[in-house]
Amino acid sequence: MAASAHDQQLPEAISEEALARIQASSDSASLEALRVEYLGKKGRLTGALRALGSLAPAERPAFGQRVNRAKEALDAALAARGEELRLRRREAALEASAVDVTLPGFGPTPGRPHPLSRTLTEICDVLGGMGFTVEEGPEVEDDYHNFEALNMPADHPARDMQDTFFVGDDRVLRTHTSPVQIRVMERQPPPLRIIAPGAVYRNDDDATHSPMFHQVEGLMVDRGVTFAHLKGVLTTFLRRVFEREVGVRLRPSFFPFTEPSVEVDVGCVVCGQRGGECRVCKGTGWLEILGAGMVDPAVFAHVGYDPEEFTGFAFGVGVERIAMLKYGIDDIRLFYGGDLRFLRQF
Ligand code: FA5
Repeated sequence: MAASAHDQQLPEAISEEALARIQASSDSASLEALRVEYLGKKGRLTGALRALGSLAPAERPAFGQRVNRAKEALDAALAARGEELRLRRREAALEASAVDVTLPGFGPTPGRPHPLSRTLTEICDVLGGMGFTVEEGPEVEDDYHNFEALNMPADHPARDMQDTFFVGDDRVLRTHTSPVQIRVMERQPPPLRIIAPGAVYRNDDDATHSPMFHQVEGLMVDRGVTFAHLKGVLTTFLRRVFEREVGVRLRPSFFPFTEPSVEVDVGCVVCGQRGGECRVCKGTGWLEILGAGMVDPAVFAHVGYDPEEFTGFAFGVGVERIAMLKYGIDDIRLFYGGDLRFLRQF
């Protein structure tokens, strides 16, 4: 005997239960699980359709239509709920990445000169105000201008004082700015009063020595220039650069291109001249910042100046050393580390 449609679970009951569960589902994975449970190959509505064969032939069309209506209702509900969940996900993502337009913005950070550029500019400004004009020379120099014309012939022991980087036969990275003195005197007759700022190179590296550093060369040649002029220019220059009274000490020294020669020390402002463990002055209370002297007649001979008629003084200032003292920096390497926490303080 054929089964009656009443023996089957009613499609309306199955779909009512399914619709409630679809409406309650909260994510796409559970929605998909419901689709499989009701409409999959082994799903409950699919099962109801399969049972059609066991019904009396007269009942089949009506029952089939009811199952199909229930199926369509479920399909529609799954699609609608899927779309709802998709929109909800999108809203949540938009909310998570929302920009608060009321927050203050980031203003552009203005750049500023490096402390060494600033010091170099200040040195040139002070000396410019004292009548010195700026000249430049090459950083890759020949042996003649870096040594020979400065009264340091080959094998002269003074060449040892500057640990030189050689870049080829007869080519060096200039070890000081003094070769610019020669280049200027070669092309210009006296009198002259020039400065030559720029980078110089030596195989040297510790808290007060850098392999690349900067000097400002000064040269004044005229009739009647004396050591007193040198001392006056240097004292005025240092007072103006440091913008205060600083301890200045001239020590007798030796440079092959000046005679007499001095080294000039400034009282260490990092330790207040107490010395002790100070890394900058190495406990001496003083820091050497420049070399100077009266131009040696042998140098004038190389450029064709008459040493009987003209005299002159020259000096070479270490720019990093001035910056260290001015700003209380105890390690020269900080200037070249590129650390923004250091640089932003200036
Ligand atoms: C000279 O270079 C001479 N040309 C200076 C000079 C010019 C003397 C004109 C007479 C007439 P010196 O090697 O001492 O001298 O160097 C001059 C200054 O450069 C020093 O006083 C110091 O302040 C600085 N200096 C020297 N070596 C270094 C280094 N490795 N790093 C940073 N600063 C340095």
